[in-house]
Amino acid sequence: MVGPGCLVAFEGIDGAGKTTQIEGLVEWLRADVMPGREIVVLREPGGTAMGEAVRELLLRGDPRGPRAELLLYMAARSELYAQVVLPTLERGALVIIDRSSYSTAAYQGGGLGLDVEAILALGDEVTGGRRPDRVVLLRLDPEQAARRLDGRGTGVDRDRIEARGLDYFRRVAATYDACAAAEPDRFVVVDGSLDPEAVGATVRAGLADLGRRCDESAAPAGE
Ligand code: Z5A
Repeated sequence: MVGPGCLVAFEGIDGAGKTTQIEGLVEWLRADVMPGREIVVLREPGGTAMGEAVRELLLRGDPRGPRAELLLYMAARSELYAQVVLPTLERGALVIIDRSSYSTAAYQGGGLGLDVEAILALGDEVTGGRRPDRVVLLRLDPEQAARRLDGRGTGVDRDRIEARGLDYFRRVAATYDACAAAEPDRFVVVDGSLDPEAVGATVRAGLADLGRRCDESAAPAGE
């Protein structure tokens, strides 16, 4: 642990099931693992006025160059960490966040050809060096993800990134795998292709030490 509170990020390609699993995890944590502890759920980009504006700009706006995209995601992240994530962690809370700098590494790095290491270093700059204590990576084949999203009936307003095609998502997925292989202690890699209950059980097993870790992080130094 590198600071107070606990920070857990969910990662994966679109449709991997992050939203579904975050909801289930929070329910379980509140009921069984850490009743009474403050749990804050956030998403990137978003969580601040600027972050929501950037989200709208990026997901619904005109195509932009990879570097402009990268910097917009980082600007939104900088605001979110300064205004919300770091102060919330400082209170000893558990923050669960849908996406993080690993999304930028995967989408703008692997997907659009920018330097992954440079992206992660910039991510450290804008987050005060606070990487997630755990990253749950939901692995899903891009074809299966596309079928899920089609089934959701979002064809009319499917955002620009989702429209980039399977090859793009294969590069994104491969970059996620490389990030997980590079940091095996940080990543909890989960097969997202199973039914939601089975995925949830694997997520819970991978985060089994979360309650203890949060308690340790909240304990005053020297205890
Ligand atoms: N992006 C980026 O490029 N760079 C960055 O730095 C950051 C983000 C931070 C965010 O969009 C976009 O921004 C994203 C990356 C890019 N790309 N796009 N497009 P978003 O937040 O709006 O979208 P998302 O994060 O990809 O969420 P999503 O599409 O809603 O997917 P999800 O949250 O992972 O999945 P879900 O909503 O839980 O499930 C999707 C559907 O599958 C839904 O109908 C579920 O009922 C179903 N589902 C879920 N789990 C299962 C299982 N296990 N089996 C069967 N069906 C399931």
